[in-house]
Amino acid sequence: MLRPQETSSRERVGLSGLWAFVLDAGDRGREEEWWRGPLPDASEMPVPASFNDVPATRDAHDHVGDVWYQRQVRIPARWEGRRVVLRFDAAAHRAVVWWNDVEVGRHEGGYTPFECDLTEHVRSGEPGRLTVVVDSRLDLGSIPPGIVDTLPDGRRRQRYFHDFFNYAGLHRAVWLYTTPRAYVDDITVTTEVTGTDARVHYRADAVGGHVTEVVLRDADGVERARAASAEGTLDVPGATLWRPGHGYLHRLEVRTTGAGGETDEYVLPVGIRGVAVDGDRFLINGEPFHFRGFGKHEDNPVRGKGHDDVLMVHDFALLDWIGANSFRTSHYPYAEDVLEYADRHGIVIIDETPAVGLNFEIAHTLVPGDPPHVWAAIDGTTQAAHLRAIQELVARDKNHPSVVMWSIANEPDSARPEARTYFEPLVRAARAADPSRPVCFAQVQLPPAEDVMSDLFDVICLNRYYGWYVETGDLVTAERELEAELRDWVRLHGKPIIITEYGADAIAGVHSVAAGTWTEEYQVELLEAFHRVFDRIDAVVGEHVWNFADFATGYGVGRADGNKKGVFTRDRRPKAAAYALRRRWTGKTPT
Ligand code: GCB
Repeated sequence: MLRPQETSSRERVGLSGLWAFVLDAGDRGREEEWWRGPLPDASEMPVPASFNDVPATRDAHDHVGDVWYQRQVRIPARWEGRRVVLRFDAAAHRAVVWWNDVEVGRHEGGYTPFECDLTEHVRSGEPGRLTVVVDSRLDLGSIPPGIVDTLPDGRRRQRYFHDFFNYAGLHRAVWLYTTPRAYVDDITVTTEVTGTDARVHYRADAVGGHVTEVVLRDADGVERARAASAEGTLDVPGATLWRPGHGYLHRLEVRTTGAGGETDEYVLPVGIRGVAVDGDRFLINGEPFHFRGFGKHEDNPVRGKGHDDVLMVHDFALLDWIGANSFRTSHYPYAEDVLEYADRHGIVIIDETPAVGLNFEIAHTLVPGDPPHVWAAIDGTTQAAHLRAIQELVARDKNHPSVVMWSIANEPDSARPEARTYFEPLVRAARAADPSRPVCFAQVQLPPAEDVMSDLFDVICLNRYYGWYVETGDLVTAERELEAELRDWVRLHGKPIIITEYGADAIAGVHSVAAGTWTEEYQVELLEAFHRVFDRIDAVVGEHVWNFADFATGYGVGRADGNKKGVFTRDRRPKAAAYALRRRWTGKTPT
């Protein structure tokens, strides 16, 4: 799915700004058909932003259910006769969209984009009323799953099985854009590198016309290859490759022509690189790659999961400062701005679906009467939503060179036989959607002998909390048990291993000579114990600390104003662990 862009034939208008907003606590909006007029008693809400923390009330923070957004939009007069599309980069978690009185689209899944074709509904030069209802609820049919309880006083309470706050709303950009009636609908690119030979395989889908020209240029604009068909392979001998740390991008210009002779043009950035798994190595351009970095979150005071360019650029600067070369989009697809930035700067990404919380045992939120385990609770609806989440992720991110692997779930219950039955078709679907990248999932603390599904995947990704959730406070035992377990994985699977999570909570400013839990010293010592083990085991090809920064969670006795496993605080100040990692990853001392 192509992101809107400006080209010789395309224009886009950003709809960021203040929208009219109503928190629909009484569930009145759908019944009273609020899209038919101005929203009643509306306040104002910035878009993009999660709505929860903006109004400064507990009601907004904890709201479970519908919120309504509305604004007027004028269609530029010069768009007469053209195709007009509305694009939401994300709406968490279910949305319905109306243009004036007409429903023009709906979507489920809070982290992938969707479009509404307005062509037949708009008059160029005239304004229209755009209304969106966004439902924040997570249920057993959604990804991620959740349960909504109705309390005796009528209020709703949202439970979920994942460890980050359920921020919701329009937390990414909204666009109005135009193309000619005949247009480039999609482009799929895969690249291959053998020695000094580089190839770009492409397919371009046109609607209402046909592909007339495909041109590949290097970063200086010099033409490197050309074709005139919708599908093919471009040879680019001696191409400058996209490499970790060096985000070199070519660009692929695709032109289509419609029956009336009108041309559409889309320009896709292309990083030429090869990704492969070979034995226990992870290769990028044929060279072993060692992942250094983090599991992150989109999380930010006040904005919640609202995308923010300032924070994004700063986070990448901190990744650079600390010597990280990669991160995982734990636990959902991040804003496309983030992937584009990583493409340009050579940061490597493990791209994850929102399938987090498919595991009731570790969530501590079950109540009497709930199903005993996740596989007894969910049905085909959840799996269908999960399948859509995989397909939408791949459709959105398939062309990003920074993305080197798909993670299709975080910490699902992988001990019960039902897990294998559930995941087998999903792994097949991921490979069918993109045969060019390895597929993994992040596995919860479970030894290889008890795991029923890791053999289905290409890379063993392990979230391990020795010294924190197990062997709490005893790093000697933690180090020994971690090493023993990793050696079992090597023996039984022989695949590359990435530790996709390890870490300890540390409250910034809490210190102790005894280095007890929750201190900055303990966080450092735990990371160092893990690193000693990693350095003794060749098959460990990656270390992603949990987490880059402290982040918001739901309420809980194990959480002190959120999760404190960040090596940076929520406002991005370094803890002692940040300096320790910087020393390990760059060799630089604090000064
Ligand atoms: C995990 C989860 C992550 C949590 C983390 C923790 O295993 O994957 O979402 O935040 O542990 O800190 O407990």
